[in-house]
Amino acid sequence: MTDPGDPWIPVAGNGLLHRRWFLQGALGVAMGLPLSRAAATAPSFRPPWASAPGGPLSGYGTPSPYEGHVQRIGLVSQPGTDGSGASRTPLEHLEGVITPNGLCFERHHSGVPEIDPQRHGVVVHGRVRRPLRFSVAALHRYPLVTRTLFLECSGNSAGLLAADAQLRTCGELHGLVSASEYTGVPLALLLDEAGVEDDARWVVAEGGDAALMSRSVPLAKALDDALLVLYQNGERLRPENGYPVRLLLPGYEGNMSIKWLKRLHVTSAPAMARNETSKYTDLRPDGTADQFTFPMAVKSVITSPSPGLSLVEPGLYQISGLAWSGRGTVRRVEVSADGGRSWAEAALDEPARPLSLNRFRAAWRWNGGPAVLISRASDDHGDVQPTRDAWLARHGVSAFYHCNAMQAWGIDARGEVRNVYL
Ligand SMILES: Nc1nc2c(c(=O)[nH]1)N[C@H]1C(S)=C(S)[C@@H](COP(=O)(O)O)O[C@H]1N2
Ligand SMILES: [Mo]
Repeated sequence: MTDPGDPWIPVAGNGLLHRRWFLQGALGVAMGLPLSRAAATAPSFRPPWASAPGGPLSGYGTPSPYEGHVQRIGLVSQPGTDGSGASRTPLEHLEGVITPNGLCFERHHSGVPEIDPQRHGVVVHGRVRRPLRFSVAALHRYPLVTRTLFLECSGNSAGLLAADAQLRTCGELHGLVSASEYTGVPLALLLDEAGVEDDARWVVAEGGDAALMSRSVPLAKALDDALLVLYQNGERLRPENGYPVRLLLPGYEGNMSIKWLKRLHVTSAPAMARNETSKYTDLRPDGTADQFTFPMAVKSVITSPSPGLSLVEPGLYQISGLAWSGRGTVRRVEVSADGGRSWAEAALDEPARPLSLNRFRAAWRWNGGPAVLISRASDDHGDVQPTRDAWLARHGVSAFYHCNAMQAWGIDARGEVRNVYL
C-alpha cells in the first residue's frame, strides 16, 4: 500500500508521482546549487551585461537572441509557390497555454494576401432580408468579446499514421495546433441585423485570398459561438492569420475558420465547395466517406520530455503537455511511464478552459532505464483519446484527417526521446 499523504511515493509504474506533488512536493526538489559551487555567479561578480548600460528601447520587441532557435517548423510550400502550405508551432519550446502570435502555425491554400483594411469589408447576403456590407472600421464598433480558444488543422498529427514511427519532433508531428486569446464580433449580431430567412440553414464563408477558400457552416453554429475575429492575443490579427478579419469557429476543424473573410452567403443548402468534398473528408475502410466532420476530438500530447529534449541524468522530471477537446472541456489527463500498463492522473493547470488548449503536468522520477511516456485525455462529452491501433481499426489505413490517437515517446538509457509505436 502506498501512503496517500506522501507525494514522493510513486502511484504508477516506472516512477510516476501523485499529482498532489505540485501542491506539496516542491520543497523537496533541491535543484539549487550550494553557494560555494555557485560562487562564479555570486552577486559580487559582474558579467559583461552588468558592466555597462544595456541596449536601446525598441518599437516592437523580439525574443532574446539566445532563443533564436525557437522558430516555426517546416515552412513547406507546394512546388512552384512561396506561401501555399503550412508551418508548424514548435510546441516543445513553449509553456502555458497561449501560443505567441509569431509562432502560431500557418496554413495557407494560396499564400498570404496583403489586404488594405480601408478597401476590405465583409458582405452578408443570400437568404437574408437585408443584404449588408460591413467595413473593417464598422466591425470595430460592435460589442467585442474575448475568448481563449484552440485552432487545430484537421491534418494535424497525420504523421502518426505513417507505417513506421518517424523520427520527428513534437512540433513536427502535432504542431498544427495553437491557442490564442481571440477578440471579435459575435457573428450572431451581424446575422441578426441582416435578418436570416426561415429557410436558411447554412452560411457559406469565403476568404479574400487568391484561393477564395470557402466552407459551409451550419447556421446553428454561426448563431451559437462563431466570431469575426479582429484581434489575436491583444494585437490586430497578423497577415498570416487572416488580417484584417477572419472567421473563428470554436472547436471546429481549422479549415472552416476562413481567414481574410470577405463574404458570408446565407443559404438553405451547403455549397459543396472543394474543401468539403474532395478535401477534409474521411475515407472509411468500406470505401464510403464521412463529410462535415466538424468538432476536433479530444486529444493530448506530452510536449516535454519529447524528441530533442533529452533527459540529462536520472532523477526528478516534470512531464508537461497540452490537452484539448473540440466538443467541450478536458476533464482528465492520465500519464503512463511504462507504455500504458499503469496510469497516474496528471495535474491540470487552472482554470479549466473549454475549447482551448489546457496545460497538464505530472511529476516523474526517472530511474535511468528505458521508459515509454504516454498521455491520455478524456472530456466532458464522454470521449476518451484512443490508442493508435484503435484509431486505425476504426478509421482504416487510408484515413488522414482528424487523427487524435495517443502519442508514445520512447526514452532510452541515454535519456534520448523518440516517437515510438506500441
Ligand atoms: N481564406 C483562407 N482561410 C483559411 C485557409 C486558407 O488557406 N484561406 N486555411 C485554413 C486552414 S486549412 C487552417 S488549418 C486555418 C489555419 O489558420 P492559421 O493560419 O491562423 O493557423 O485557416 C483556415 N482558413
Ligand atoms: Mo487546415
